[in-house]
Amino acid sequence: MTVSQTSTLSAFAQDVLDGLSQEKRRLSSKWFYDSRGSELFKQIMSCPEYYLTEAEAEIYRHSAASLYEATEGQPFDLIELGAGDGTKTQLLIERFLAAGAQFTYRPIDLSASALSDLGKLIKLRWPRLEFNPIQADYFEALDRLGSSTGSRLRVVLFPGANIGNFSPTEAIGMLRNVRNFLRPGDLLFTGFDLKKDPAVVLAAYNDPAGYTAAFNLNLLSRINRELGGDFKLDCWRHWETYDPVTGAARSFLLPIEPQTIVLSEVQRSFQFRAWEPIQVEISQKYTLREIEGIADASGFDFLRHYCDGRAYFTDSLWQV
Ligand code: AVI
Repeated sequence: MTVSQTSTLSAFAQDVLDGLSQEKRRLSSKWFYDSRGSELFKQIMSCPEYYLTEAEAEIYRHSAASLYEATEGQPFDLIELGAGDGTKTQLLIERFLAAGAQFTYRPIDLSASALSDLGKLIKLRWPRLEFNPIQADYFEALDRLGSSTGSRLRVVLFPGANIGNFSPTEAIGMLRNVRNFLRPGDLLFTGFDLKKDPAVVLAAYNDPAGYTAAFNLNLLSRINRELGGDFKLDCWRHWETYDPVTGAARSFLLPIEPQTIVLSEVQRSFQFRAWEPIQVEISQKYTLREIEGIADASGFDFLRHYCDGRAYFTDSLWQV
């Protein structure tokens, strides 16, 4: 393939080619979420070992009143970055409405079907709640919001430890970008997974039912399907590591024997030694102090942490 041909490649193809060409091979976890990947992620979230979902739901239940207090009773836009099925957010919405809050719900997601399902659900449960979704990636959506919401207070939710899928440096860059779309007084409520017993972290990303392994391997199936790849899934193994010093949990896929992988749609091939890893995800864990440092480095004032009872997870409230 010539260089000029590569300019017509899809973002997925380009990212896969770039990632597999590096000496330390990597694929971005942002490509996990095709329809099969989204199904598998739901299964992961229902695994008892994947403590993150229930920990954050517990936090949403007990922090709603205090979060509403932080708005000082002003009308606001509740903007959710990466809404998914909005299950946890409904815990906040029901409590905000019971407290008499006046707000518009503005979920942002790349998936039109996720937003439409969410819209139906919201309409059924709260027909009078103003639901105003944005189908776009985070920054395009924030850009659009910048010119559309007048002077109302903004309360931005960034749930689910999604920030953990960025490295700490990338996370600061991402949060600085969010900060640039906000105005003085606006609030940001972000989920962070906390450093803890390494055995607990490893179990969350290595569930005995094998959903996490299937979730990661599904990325190879996606490459096979969309780029004409010939990955043989039973020749690859899921491997999870956790470094308690840096707090990085990393997921790798490794071939059990040497492989030559052909991607026929893009006319490229890649050779792998036996057990040569491809990093497919980082899930970064933090201490409370480190999170306060990130708030500061990205231009926010840290207000407070809301932790679950086991101190496994925090949603951290910051203000511009
Ligand atoms: C979406 N994200 C926060 C999940 C995580 O914990 O990093 C994705 C995930 N990967 C494996 N299990 C869950």
